[in-house]
Amino acid sequence: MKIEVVSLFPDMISGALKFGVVGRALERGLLSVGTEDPRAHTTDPHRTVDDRPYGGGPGMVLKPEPMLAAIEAARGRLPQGCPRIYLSAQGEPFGQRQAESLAALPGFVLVAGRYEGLDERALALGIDRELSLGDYVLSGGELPALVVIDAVARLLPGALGDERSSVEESFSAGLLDWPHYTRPEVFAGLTVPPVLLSGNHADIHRWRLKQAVGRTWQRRPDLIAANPLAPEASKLLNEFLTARAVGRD
Ligand code: 4FM
Repeated sequence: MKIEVVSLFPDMISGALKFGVVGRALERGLLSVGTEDPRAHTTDPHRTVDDRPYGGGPGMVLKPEPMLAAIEAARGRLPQGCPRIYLSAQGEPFGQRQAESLAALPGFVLVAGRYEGLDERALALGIDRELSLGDYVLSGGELPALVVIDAVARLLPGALGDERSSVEESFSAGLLDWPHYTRPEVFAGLTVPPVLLSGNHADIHRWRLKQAVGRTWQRRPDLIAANPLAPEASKLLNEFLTARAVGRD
């Protein structure tokens, strides 16, 4: 997988990718990430990348020429047909489904804007898809680009080692995570749920799935509405809610 990032702050991208799962995926050659700075594609002595908006008002707009030239340079390093993706609050919501579809591609270009945004003609001519990380306004697209890279990199075969098996991932897909515990067995007077110390792996699996379903129902009912529970999961939810009502668990 090869990802190219078009950014006025390329050091922000390279600096953040050295650590953890993504850093290891880069070292192992499962992934490579290149950057392209639009400022390298300016032709004037001041290396101008922005200008005042037509129609007036505050803020600056990214000039189309250097942005398009940078996007073209970045795309030239990828296989034919790789999509050019702009990160903005106007985009399609980015979720695990989008991460999975990107992880299946040979590569893509991420375009990080700054200031008030890209000139609409650069969008029309140089962008295939627009993705949003969420309903908040950031000062640039670099952090969203890094989030997309992280979410995609950990899906690449070999990136996670055995930290989390795909089997485990699929049985909890669409659910929030279950609670985790490590030593010591009693911390600040708080104990570990006994089932986790029982050594009974079938019981542990059931308890974890029950916790995941219960927490999802309590905290993110929208996720369950979007993806109704299978009969087994529904039974676990009933057990979770009953235990809660009786004051157990
Ligand atoms: C994007 C600022 C483009 C300037 C941004 C430009 C965002 C989001 C976001 C800020 N991106 N989800 N929310 N970007 O706020 O994806 Cl030119």
